Amino acid sequence: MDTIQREILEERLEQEMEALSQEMYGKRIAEISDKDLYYVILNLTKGMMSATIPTDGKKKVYYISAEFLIGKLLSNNLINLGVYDKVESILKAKGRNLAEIEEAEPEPSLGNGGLGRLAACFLDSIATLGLPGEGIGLNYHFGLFKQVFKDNLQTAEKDAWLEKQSWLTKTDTSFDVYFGKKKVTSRLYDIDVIGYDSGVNKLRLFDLESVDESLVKDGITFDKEDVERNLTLFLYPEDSDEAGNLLRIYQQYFMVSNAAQLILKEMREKHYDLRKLYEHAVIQINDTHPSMIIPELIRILVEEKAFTIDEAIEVVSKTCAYTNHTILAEALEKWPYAYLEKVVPQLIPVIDELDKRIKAKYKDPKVQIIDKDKRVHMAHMDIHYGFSVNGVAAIHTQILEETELHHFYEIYPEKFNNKTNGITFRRWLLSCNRELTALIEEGIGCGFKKDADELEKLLEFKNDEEFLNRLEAIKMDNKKKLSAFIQEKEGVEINPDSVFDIQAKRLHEYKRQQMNALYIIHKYLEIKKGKKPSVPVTYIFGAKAAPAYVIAQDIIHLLLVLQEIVNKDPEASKYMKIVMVENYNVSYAEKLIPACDISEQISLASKEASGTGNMKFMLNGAVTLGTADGANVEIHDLVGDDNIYIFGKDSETVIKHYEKADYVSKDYYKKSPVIREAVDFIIGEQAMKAGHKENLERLYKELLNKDWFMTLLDLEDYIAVKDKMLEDYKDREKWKKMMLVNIAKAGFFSSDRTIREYNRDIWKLK
Ligand code: NTF
Repeated sequence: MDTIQREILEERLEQEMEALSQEMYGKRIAEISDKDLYYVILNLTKGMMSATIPTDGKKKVYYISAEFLIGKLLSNNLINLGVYDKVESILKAKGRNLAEIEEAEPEPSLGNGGLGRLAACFLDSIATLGLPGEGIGLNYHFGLFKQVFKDNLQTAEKDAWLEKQSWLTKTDTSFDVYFGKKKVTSRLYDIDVIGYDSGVNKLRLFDLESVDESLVKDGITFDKEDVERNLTLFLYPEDSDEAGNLLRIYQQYFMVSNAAQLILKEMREKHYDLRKLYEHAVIQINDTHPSMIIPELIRILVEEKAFTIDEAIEVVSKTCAYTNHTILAEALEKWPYAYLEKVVPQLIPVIDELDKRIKAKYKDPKVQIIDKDKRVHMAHMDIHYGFSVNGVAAIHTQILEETELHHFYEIYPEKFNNKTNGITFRRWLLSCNRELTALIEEGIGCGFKKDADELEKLLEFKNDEEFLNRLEAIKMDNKKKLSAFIQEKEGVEINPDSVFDIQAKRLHEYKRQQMNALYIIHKYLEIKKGKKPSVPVTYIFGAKAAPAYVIAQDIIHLLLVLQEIVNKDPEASKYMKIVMVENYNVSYAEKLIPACDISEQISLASKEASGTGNMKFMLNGAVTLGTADGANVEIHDLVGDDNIYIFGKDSETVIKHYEKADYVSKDYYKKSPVIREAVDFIIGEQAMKAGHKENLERLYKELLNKDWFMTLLDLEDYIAVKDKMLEDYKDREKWKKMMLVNIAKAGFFSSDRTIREYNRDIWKLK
């Protein structure tokens, strides 16, 4: 559809909508349910999204990722098409409310956390910048899992999100995928990705028609060995046993085999010379889950296209680029050779060859692909046989170069580069915070929507009382809306006049939700001793814990126990409330973020590669309380000391502790009565009454005897800085200015900037 056609359609939007409603339901828009109306607008919108970004003769990026945490699509697509306001007003005239209709859309369950959400933001920016590119991944039927709290514990249920009518379009494309001699046949589904005021790219999701949803019994358990029926049921199936590990390899190979076939099919259709594959395609390997694309492409080029192994390796190495998202050793995939032999025997000769070449060239055991224990290091393969390695924030890339991947950096300094993460402002401002967007537009015009750096112009209003008051009023309004939502969803009453302190992200010990919990205990105990806080605080958490991650479950348990104890305490609950929201996801984030005052970014320095939540909160006028970790460091540089609260030991100190293995949490416990009291509360009478002995004792012991992520190291500093921050909150003039500066300086974190950098340095698309 060209622009003129679109204009005509916009004018006829109302008639079209009514006609569609008649056609689908034989009723007028005013008479159908929210759900049916959602389907009407879904179909209408899909029809409008066809201005494909041309690729002929151009190079294209294939962003392969195990996760695409795209969130609901209706409002974003309407915004990017430029018709949101129009649709909203048409509906309003008919007594319908677009926001309520949006609630009828199920959230796609195709991701887990930051890595998947980043991929979704990137697709938005790639399309917005008019670059040819597509995402390639899997169509998980039940996603990660749906979190349900029972008895103060997390339980997992399948997250069924697929509906007959959806943004997915079933295509004719299907490929044979071989696991050794076992063959399965895939099916491709596409989701259109429309850029803001731009064209359309595609997210391509592969599925397997033989998958059987009825395999899932009792929560999220299923027969892990029945690959033909289980392959695309879940993202990150539980991997504490061999069958779980094998299943993950099956999934990864299924993803990359389909990706390789899709890419090569396109090359063939366009009559491109495969020997120049890298002139037409660039493959971005998002973390190590898609790493097998390298040996798979080499295998196909040699077996089917008569390349010599040298030629194939050269072409593929010039086509593939790798992004690292973590320095946590346990998250860097190392597959046992024997498992790969079982699942993908056809890749073994290639992997052997790749490994042999490295062994011949380098003696250093740290850079080998296959180690002495016969484990295959996927990241090592990516680094040796890809042309680019990037980290996701300045400090993260620096740590990769100087420490974690130093041996590789010495071999290939030219391959290393940094690409600080970003977020799409279309979703994380324009869509989730329409009032703030309108205020900004009134102040500085709408240029910031395409050029995020223009947000800096907001600094002109730093001393404009009226503007600052309106900013504050919008925050208040968002807090009221969130309070109503939480009342309805969680059954917890919270006070919009309290400070909203929010920590929302996956649950992991390195992110240190447990440190926040210890702060809360400390405050609670202070109140019980008669020290009343001068400003009430609502502590809000959102987090899922991987089902096999025991301590993470225990931390959730502690938070729920604290929620019960504190919220039920008539004395304390006047000053503090705790809400652990159930099933935190993108849609929930869109409600939490605009209402946040204090953004908790308290990971152990060096461990959070970047973080992207930190950027979203800042953009919506929250002030960061954080460690010098990941992108917090860059936020700090941008807003300056006066507009952020940084605490805790820096990454150098932390890395030294690890090197010397000299951190002993018990020493901190013994030294500090404040720490002791808070930690002991976990196994005290009150907690034991509300919670479970086993979970609480295990967590207590972990903190005291292990504490791998050094909670106690930073706890006292955290308490001091957070207390100071809450004092400052009362100085409204100061706080409003901090809000403004944070918004004004957020432009750097637009994923449009990140994608421009990927393109400039790695992809080089026209
Ligand atoms: C995550 N990594 C990091 O933990 C975040 O800091 C970062 O913001 C996102 O990636 C996006 O870059 C992972 O999820 C993984 F899988 F690598 F551990």
